[in-house]
Amino acid sequence: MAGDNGKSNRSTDPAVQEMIAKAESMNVFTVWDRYEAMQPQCGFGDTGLCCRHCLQGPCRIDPFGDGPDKAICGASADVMVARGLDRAIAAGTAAHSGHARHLAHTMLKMAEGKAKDYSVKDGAKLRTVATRMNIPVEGRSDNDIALDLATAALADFNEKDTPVMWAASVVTKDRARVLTDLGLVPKGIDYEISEIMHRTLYGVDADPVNLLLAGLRCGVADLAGCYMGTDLADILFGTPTPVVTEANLGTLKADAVNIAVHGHNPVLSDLMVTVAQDKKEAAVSAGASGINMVGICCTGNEVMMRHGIPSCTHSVSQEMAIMTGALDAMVVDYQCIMPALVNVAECMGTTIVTTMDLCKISGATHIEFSEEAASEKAKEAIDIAIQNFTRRKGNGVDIPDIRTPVVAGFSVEAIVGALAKVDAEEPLKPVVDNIKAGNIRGVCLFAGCNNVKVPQDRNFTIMARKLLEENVLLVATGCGAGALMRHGFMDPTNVDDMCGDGLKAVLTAIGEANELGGPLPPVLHLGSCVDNARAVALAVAVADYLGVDTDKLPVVASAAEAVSEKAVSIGAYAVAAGLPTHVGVMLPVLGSPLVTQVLTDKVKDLTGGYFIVDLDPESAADKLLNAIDERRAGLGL
Ligand code: NFS
Ligand code: SF4
Repeated sequence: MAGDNGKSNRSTDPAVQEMIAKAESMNVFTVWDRYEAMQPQCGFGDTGLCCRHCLQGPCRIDPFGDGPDKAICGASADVMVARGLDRAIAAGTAAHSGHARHLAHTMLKMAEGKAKDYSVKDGAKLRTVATRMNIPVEGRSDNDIALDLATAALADFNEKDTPVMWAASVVTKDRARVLTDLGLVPKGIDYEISEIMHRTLYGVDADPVNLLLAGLRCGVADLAGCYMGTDLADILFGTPTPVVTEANLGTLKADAVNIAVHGHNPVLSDLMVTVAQDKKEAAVSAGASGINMVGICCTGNEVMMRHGIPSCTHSVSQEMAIMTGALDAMVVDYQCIMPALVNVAECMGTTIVTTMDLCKISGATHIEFSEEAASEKAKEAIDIAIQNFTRRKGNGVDIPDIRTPVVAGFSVEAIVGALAKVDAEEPLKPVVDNIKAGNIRGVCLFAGCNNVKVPQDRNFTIMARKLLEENVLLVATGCGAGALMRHGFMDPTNVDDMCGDGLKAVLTAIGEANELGGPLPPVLHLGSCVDNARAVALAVAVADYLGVDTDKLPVVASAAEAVSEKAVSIGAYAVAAGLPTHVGVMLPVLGSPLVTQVLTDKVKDLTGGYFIVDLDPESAADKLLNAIDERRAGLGL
């Protein structure tokens, strides 16, 4: 570290390190430089002790008791921190459910014949989900059912007499009762978001525990948004099954038109993948070997799972894809798209194409996407990339020669399918038996982003390594999945090296029963961030099979390098579902010992779940193992 200003500590990904060095040599500022320039960051904000919710503010409370201990309006540190946390949960919920609403509108337009580029790709899932929502399916066409399902989805956003269906019908019966008793069942997704905005306004809710309960209820609304997002995407684009593909910057090709899809919603990216196949000839006539589509962040996960599209990079290193000089266009929709991309793109000759009215970036090229003219718009974006290629053709590019093999695409349906090859009658039995026998000690979900405050991927990889050795079955989503795939955790040939004997035997037995010629990969890729719903679905299936509630399972979660407010709302629903949930970066709550205590301890008495905040990956892994063992003991294992 000495001598290089700690810069080797920016990422543990060798491909990213190469590009960081290149950026430095070209004097291109990246997220790590901006982070350094931002130091020292404000201690009030860090601990959640600042408020700008009214025009008398800003107010700040000194956590050490040296300054004022009350805000101008009289809000205490506890109130300020709880209000801030609630707003983060509401923002995360708005983003996930905004994504789901977009899919519901797409499905509605499709069913009304207004979006000809979309169709029902998984009729069986359509029927399963519709049945769960009490929509009749017998003797009805896909289209009719889809119309009703999209309508039911949109109805879940508003306040109504019945609870949000995508929340109430997706948890165990016992959990539904717990949530009802605690007043945590959302009335409408948008209703809960809007209610948080109301209660956190100047001069409204000043009871920190009441605020936190509302935050948890909004978290349950976030589960509904995520679950709906996954359901509708599977119906419209297909439910993922295992695919073999690759990850990291080495998936870019110097001689091809390289297009990255970045953002979240498969409404855009799935179509880009289809249309790119039709545009191959145009790329070849421009002198390219073809079109090379790659993914970044969650939409990358979506197209990887469904089409085997390689993942280029994730989260904090998104600028590095552009630093290669090989990216012709980056086509984005919304969420987790750093505004700085435009500046790096300008230096490197990449075109950033924005596509959604709610996510424009000054300096980017905007093509307003619409479901009605989807393939036309996708073609426009691809043409921009081809033109760009014509300009860059022959120029030097720096593509790190680093790629890792990845087996992705483990939807719950795919996992159950693979297990059915071991036990057709009771597919969950092999897993549950192995949990009981101790070959699988427990299950951990890795989720969330990469945070510039953590050397990229460090927490994920250290924790995953440790848990695998201890025979914990790992599943991963979002950029957590991205981190693990870039370090070989989704390559089945690493099972021998990474997994404890019990887990190794289980992954091998399932692999062999499925004639995969080897084991399942060490970490199962469940998908994007909305696909944390798949983790909930899996936990609920196991809980139902065992006849217990989800808070009794040896199942834990970790957002080891979280960034987005979306990670906060996901954490809220993981806790509401009863899971011990680790966060590997500081949450802005330490300014309130009360809020901290409720989140990390007291809430356990209500939902069974709780937060573990630990910045050290080694001790965080130990804490998760302890939580798993505690649950095992509770089950008498
Ligand atoms: Ni999740 Fe996905 Fe990635 Fe974090 Fe952003 S892309 S929705 S929020 S950064 S994991
Ligand atoms: Fe300060 Fe209260 Fe206004 Fe927030 S709402 S800025 S704490 S006076």
